[in-house]
Amino acid sequence: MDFRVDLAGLRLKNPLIVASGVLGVSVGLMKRAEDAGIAAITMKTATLQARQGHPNPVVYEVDCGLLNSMGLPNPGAREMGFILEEAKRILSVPIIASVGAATPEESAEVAKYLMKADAFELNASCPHVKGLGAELISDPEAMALIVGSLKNTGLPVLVKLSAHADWLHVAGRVLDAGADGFVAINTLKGMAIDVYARKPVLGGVYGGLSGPSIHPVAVRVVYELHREYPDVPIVGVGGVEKWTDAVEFILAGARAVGVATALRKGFQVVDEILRGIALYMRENSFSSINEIVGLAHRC
Ligand code: RRO
Repeated sequence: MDFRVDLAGLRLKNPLIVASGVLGVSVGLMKRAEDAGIAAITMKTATLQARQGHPNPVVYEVDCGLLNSMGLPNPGAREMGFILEEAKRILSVPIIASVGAATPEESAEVAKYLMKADAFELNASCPHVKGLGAELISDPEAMALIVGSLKNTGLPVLVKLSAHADWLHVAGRVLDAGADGFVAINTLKGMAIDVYARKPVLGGVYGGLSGPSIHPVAVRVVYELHREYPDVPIVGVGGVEKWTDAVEFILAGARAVGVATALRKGFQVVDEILRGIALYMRENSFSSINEIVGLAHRC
């Protein structure tokens, strides 16, 4: 059975990758994900300057998933570059560096520190970080300029889309600017209120909702993206907890699938998902992942 997929020039041994945000600053955890069978790792988004992130609490579990208001904490691009170098020394799977920048100049500076990566992901879709999220992804021209500047590095550039913005328009514009693929979707903007304290729970007030509740939204975005751009590689991200979620994304048109929130239960989820996909393929007489990418569009 052929589990390999090509993601904008990255040769993945299987379609399952770690999405940005969950373990992208610890090489030890990245190694554990690789040992568990993951095919690539996306690092935590790096900004030019270090960021402390939002005040606590930054994570809150709700009945239907997880709200996070991390606020893009990261040690800055230079330090992330060192972490990346160490990851490249220890791991053999491709590493995708996630870039957070508001201008083409800033993205070029961030990218300069992260040139050891195998690809870039431009993250302009965080729903609760001021200046680097909703405002930016709603500005297709600004996005196109940033993509153009990342393309100058010669590395593949994936753009992480938000289901909030006019993402189909943004997708077309960044493709014109040279984007090599999409990651869809980021978390959805939400909030929780403490009924006794009578105030928002999260220190940052708003947070990004992840987990099973956002999966149908993500599948819809991947499906519509693939319908519009059938040849462009897509990574489906959003609420993947079991193998059927991953297969759904692939049938909708994703070539790879990102896991994030599900990893809170442990790395064995990677093996469970990969085994489930393999069994599904065997039972349905499919011999390669490529055979099933976008199959839901044919009926
Ligand atoms: O760090 C965060 O608060 C964060 C980011 Br950068 C993102 O892209 N999505 C998210 O849910 N949280």
